[in-house]
Amino acid sequence: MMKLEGALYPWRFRLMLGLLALMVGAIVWRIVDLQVIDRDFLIGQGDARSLRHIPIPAHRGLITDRNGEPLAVSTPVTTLWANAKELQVAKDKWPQLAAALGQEPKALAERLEAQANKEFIYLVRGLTPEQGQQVLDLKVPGVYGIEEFRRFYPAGETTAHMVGFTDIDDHGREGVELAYDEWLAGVPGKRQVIKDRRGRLIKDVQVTKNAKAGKPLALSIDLRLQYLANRELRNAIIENGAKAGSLVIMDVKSGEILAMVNQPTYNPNNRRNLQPAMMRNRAMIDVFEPGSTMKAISMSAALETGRWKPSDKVEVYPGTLQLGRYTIRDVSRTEGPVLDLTGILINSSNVGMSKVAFDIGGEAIYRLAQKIGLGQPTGLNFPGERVGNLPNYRDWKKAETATLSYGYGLSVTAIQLAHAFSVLANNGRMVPLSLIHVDEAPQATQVIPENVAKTMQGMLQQVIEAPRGVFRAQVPAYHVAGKSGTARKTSVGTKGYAENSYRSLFAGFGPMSDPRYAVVVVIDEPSKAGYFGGLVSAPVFSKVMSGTLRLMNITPDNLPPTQQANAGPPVAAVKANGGRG
Ligand code: 59J
Repeated sequence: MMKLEGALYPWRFRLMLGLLALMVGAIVWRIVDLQVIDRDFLIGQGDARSLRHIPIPAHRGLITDRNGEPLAVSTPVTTLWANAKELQVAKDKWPQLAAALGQEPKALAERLEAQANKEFIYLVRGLTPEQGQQVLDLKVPGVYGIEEFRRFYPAGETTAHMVGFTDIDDHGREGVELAYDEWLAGVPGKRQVIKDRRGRLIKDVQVTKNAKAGKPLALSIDLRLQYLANRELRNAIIENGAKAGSLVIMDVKSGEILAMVNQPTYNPNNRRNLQPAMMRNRAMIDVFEPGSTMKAISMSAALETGRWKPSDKVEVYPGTLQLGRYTIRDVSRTEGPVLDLTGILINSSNVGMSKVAFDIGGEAIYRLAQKIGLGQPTGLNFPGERVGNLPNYRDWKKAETATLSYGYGLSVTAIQLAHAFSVLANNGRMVPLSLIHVDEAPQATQVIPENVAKTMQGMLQQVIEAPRGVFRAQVPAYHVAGKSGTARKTSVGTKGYAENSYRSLFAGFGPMSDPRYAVVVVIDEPSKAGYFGGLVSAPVFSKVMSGTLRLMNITPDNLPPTQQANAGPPVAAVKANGGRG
């Protein structure tokens, strides 16, 4: 028995000892391996698991008006977020946190319970840095802050449609903010930090990539004119019980849009009760039939053919013209059986215009309308911008030739109409439109012969200054020109035109000594005193043109001789001389 055990014991003992020695050796080797040989590699791996890149927001470029007035400004804000997992151990601090955040304690607690296993939830975004610091100072575990930027729009509703806005992540959503997003946005940087297992920030390591700030952008608009335009348009909309409206002011020599406003509008700094109707930049995204404002273009086409001059006469009696089943009508009967071309514009005779159109043919009108930008892309690429529609003359039958010549059957935007009138004002030279401030006026193209444009300027001045003209468009101390229009709106749902909804238009420019500014006024569905363009929109043109000429320090060109001699300040010098709206 003993012998047997004794014989086995040394063998087993030595085997076990050997195995143990081997295992210890393996462990020692492993320790040496980890602590000495692979040390650097393992530290690197460990850090990689806790080193994080977090973005550094880029400062978004400042948007200003043409004179450097700020229109969109990025201000630093603090966004507070929480690691909800971590926050669970600090339930006792929740009421304190809720109070500091200005949130309902019960609501916050419910949210934190519901999202208890989330490592990232927003607590509140866009606090002022001071407000944010106050909360962070409570040192609630799991509550962190990030620095962000938020857009503020100092001019509020006055520039809302033009400037647009960014979303909560500071990406352009509307207007110039969207159209020039890449330019404005810049490139976010990167910061390396070490976080522990629970995502707590342990240490700022280094900035691996600096944020590249966005570039500033100076718009073509003049904030003073923008305020003026917005005020006058808003007043007119209220006075006339109208649904909506647009107003555009252009510099005819540089192609710059100096003001573009719409009603209704909204406050981009508080978008809580935003309705879609308020957000429309109607001047660019709504199309309409230009009605009688089109007569300025059709009549220019007639002059351009060389077949017509302003004093040529056309029979308009009895104020209607039968074309098969179709009747063309003049709304207001004129003094006599015949009108010259200027008289056709002054009295806005659809019959007279149609007869001239039949003589020159659709193609002449079409070509000029196209060259002058009606129903054509503007090149502005404004978000949502519409092109409108100018049907091809080959498809115009006689009735279409007539109605197109006095503004129906085509559709345009207010900005296109302003551009077209700016060409007449700029002696037939067309300059590309710009929403951005330009230092040097770009190359102009002569699209209407200079003499034709100048003749048209004189005729459109008569439209305002003649005894039966649109006197409400007159501007004290200056000579101005323009054309009113009153267009029945096409009724939705049914075919044809509504009986009782109108669009009141006015397009004009001045001063006539050296035309510099073009203004277009569109008022949608006036519902009170009247609806004629000459009654509703012409006074708005007058006030806005008057304010523009004064703000821009343009020398008056229509002062009575005595005042001119005294060179005193401009005083109301034009007598309202009767006439219709
Ligand atoms: C009008 C139209 C509609 C479309 C007519 C305005 C046409 C026409 C079919 C009746 C009011 C109204 C294609 S009016 O703009 O002639 O601005 O101061 O809407 O003629 O054929 O109860 N403008 N307006 N016409 N349609 N189709 C005049 C004129 C114009 C004025 C006033 C009086 C119309 C002087 C308009 C203005 O010049």
